[in-house]
Amino acid sequence: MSTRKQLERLVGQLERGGISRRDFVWRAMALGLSVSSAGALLSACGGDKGGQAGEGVGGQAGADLDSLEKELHIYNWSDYIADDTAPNFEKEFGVKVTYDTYESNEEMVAKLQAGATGYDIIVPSGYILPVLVATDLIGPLNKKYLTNWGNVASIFQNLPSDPGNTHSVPWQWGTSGIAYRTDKVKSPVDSWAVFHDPQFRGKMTMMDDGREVIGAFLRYRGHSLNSTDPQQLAKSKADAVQAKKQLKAYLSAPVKAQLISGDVWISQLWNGDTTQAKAEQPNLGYVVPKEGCTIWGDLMCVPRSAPNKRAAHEWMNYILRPEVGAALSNATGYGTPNAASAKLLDTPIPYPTEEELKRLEYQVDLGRDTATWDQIWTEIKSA
Ligand code: N2P
Repeated sequence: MSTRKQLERLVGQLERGGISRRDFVWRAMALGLSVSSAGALLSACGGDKGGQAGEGVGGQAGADLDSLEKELHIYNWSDYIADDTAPNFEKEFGVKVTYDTYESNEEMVAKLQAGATGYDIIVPSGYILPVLVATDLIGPLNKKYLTNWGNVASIFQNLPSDPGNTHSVPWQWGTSGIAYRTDKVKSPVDSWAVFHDPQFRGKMTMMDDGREVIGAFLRYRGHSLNSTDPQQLAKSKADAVQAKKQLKAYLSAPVKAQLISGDVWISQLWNGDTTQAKAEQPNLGYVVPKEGCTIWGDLMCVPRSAPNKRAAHEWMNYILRPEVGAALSNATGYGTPNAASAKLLDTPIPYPTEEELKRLEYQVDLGRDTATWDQIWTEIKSA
């Protein structure tokens, strides 16, 4: 059957109520549509009832949310919050916070797609937003409850991943470069090439994250870390497989303990996690490789299925307070998107200059090519 015919059939199923909006978008993407075209088709079919920007997360435009619930369930990256952020919120608001963690966007999305409900706040990176919106996993926010929104720095408002700030409140931002033990590694670390260096065999790790590993070797060869060019991707895969021979493991945040102990000397790692490790191991350096790397911003969102939407909004508004946002960045080592918090940081983490931004690149949603990337990552891991 031609793609066109299959799409027509899909539209028919949607109109008859035979499939959910979420399934519609996934299947349309499987047929080669980008997230945005699948979303546009969904709107054209009138299948977007209840999913439009401007509609409050409570169900109707600007509708009031329920009164404050007694619980809040947060699902966030590990090592990404100050020790007292949640306890202080619990005390002040009388809300019990449950906090679960994940190690990658893909891990979090897979859990939601598998039907996990009960989370009130998730914290994906920007490139994940269009997928979560199109598949109806998150809903628009009710701005009425976000009275501290004005503290958000203007460069973090109206992000390409969330035009109009309808679905997210920025959490923190950072880069994905290379952490290394300055006392063990005597040659300069300034390039992704280091992961091909046999002298560090067994002493190196890269992140357990396909977007980051494939992206790093794309940059290494001078390409965009969002490339969908088959030849560039094939080369990146070959580079990653060659690097794998020198790696101890694919490990993200948990690698910090091994950098501190000296079991690992060189790691693809985020800047803030490196700063956290440096508090315990001063012989740690961090570099944005000369070929460039990822810059990302993570954003708080409210799943459609969230049972405690009012508490979720109070939480986001609390995080937007100047001193709460500053404490967060002081503890994690990441940059704050909050202009009022930035002034209060112990050590300023300035947003990159124009010159620095030339080597940094935001990830974007890969649409239909996501499946190709997933396949390549699976092949790298099993090589
Ligand atoms: C903190 C995780 C950083 C988030 N451990 C990367 N987007």
